[in-house]
Amino acid sequence: QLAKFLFAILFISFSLNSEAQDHDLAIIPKPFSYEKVAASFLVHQATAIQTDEKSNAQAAYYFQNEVLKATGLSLGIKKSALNNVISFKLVPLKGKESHLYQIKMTAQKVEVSAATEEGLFRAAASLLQVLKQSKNVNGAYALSCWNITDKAFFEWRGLMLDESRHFFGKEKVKQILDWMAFYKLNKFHWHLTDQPGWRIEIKKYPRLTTVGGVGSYSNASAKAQYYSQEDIKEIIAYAANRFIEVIPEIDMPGHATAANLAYPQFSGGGSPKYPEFTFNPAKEGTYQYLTDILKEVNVLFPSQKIHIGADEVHFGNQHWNVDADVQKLMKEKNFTSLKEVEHHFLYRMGDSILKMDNEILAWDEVVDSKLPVAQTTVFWWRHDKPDVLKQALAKGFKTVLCPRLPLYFDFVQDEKHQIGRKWDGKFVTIEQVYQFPNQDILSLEGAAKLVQGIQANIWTESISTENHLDYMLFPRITALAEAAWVKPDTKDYTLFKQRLNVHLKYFGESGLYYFYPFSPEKF
Ligand code: TNX
Repeated sequence: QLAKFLFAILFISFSLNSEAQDHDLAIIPKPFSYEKVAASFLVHQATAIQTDEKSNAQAAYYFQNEVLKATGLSLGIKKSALNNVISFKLVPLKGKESHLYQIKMTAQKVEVSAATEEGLFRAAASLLQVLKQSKNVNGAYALSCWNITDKAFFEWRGLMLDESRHFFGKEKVKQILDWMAFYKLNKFHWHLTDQPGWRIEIKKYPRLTTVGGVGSYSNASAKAQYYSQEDIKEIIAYAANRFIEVIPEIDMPGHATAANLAYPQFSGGGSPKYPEFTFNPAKEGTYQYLTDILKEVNVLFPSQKIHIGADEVHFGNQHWNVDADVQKLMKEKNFTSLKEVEHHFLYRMGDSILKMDNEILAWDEVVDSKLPVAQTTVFWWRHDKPDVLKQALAKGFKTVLCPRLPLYFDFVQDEKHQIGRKWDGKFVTIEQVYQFPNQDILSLEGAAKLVQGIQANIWTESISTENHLDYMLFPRITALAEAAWVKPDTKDYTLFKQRLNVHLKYFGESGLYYFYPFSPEKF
């Protein structure tokens, strides 16, 4: 029986090796360097995954699980194996990047090596893609062999999801995290609070979710939707298993309507168009209240980073109409402008974050605030204000690039698309995402040292269903991943499109409702 089986394997491997496999390596994002080896490695039910004594086998477990999903094969994990083995090994490698890895493939063995667990994990994602591109002959998968050495260009490869405007829930978030892992994205920025809904349970202030969680952007009376602290822990663990860090955003002092409806005593008012938009910066109790909220957030999220929004405060009476309180504060502190009140607010909350040993993250409005440069990361989002980016870099702020154009994924991908945003007729094509950031940005003074990476933001005022979310995210997520991972001067859009063409079928197989870009006029 065994002899028969081995013979069959031999036969398959012979027949496949004799076939020319001239397609290029279709890994997205493209590895740093790779070369084809003239052989195939067969994955079948007797293939073993081997792990290192020193390793916690996280990459091996991920690979095992994904192989089952992709092929139906349930491979064993062993400490030692001789032939037909995929081994994950921790070894000292040159280079200090945690995502660095190597894959060496021969007909007998696949050797994955990295200096860190993360490196092994990134390698597993690459190998999984090679497996998905293999040929299935009678239940055995013939992987074409490659030698790969890989590392990321940007350390921050992010995706932000706004679940305040519309709530998508745990299963959708996990699915997104799966795709992020598949494409080596590593930061999930979770926008959990805003005008329509507060989506994170805070034990000390339960009304934030029971009252603040009611409604969405398109349906003010939708029943309360939010994540319990247990849900949040589950998502964080799911992400951590995929080497994705989850960063919470609690937006303040603006975008606070949902919270203010729950606890009006801390509201700073608003305007008819944006009711109860800000927290009250002139009340001492506000700082205690928000600090208590952030204390729970800090304990929940291991990232040691809290994003405090700080966007679109829209100062002035129109929004900030707690005139008596604010005037009193201004007199007390000798402030002459409302901008100073805003900065006072940010400084106080930044101080709370630093006391918890967290880093401060915020949108680019904070460039001229007094937040400490060494502990603050600025998210540049206003593409029409390049000076703000220059200012952030000149001051020495760490910076994440996520300009509306071309990194807001609530903008449509194609001019024919009707639902979604455009900006003066402009929108966000796959190619524009792919080509970001351009040389002008990369060569700005300070950029090499301070730009942490790039991030796409999916705001969801105009996105209310899972299908629509898919449609905005896919396939642009692939262009984002490649722009984040690959050294900019080695990107090649024409070759990327060929690899993307291979990946589009994965979206279909997974039941995603994605944008299919390959009609002649699209590319
Ligand atoms: C501005 S981007 C916002 C969001 C909106 C987005 C799209 C940013 C920091 N603030 O609150 O969702 O535009 O409409």
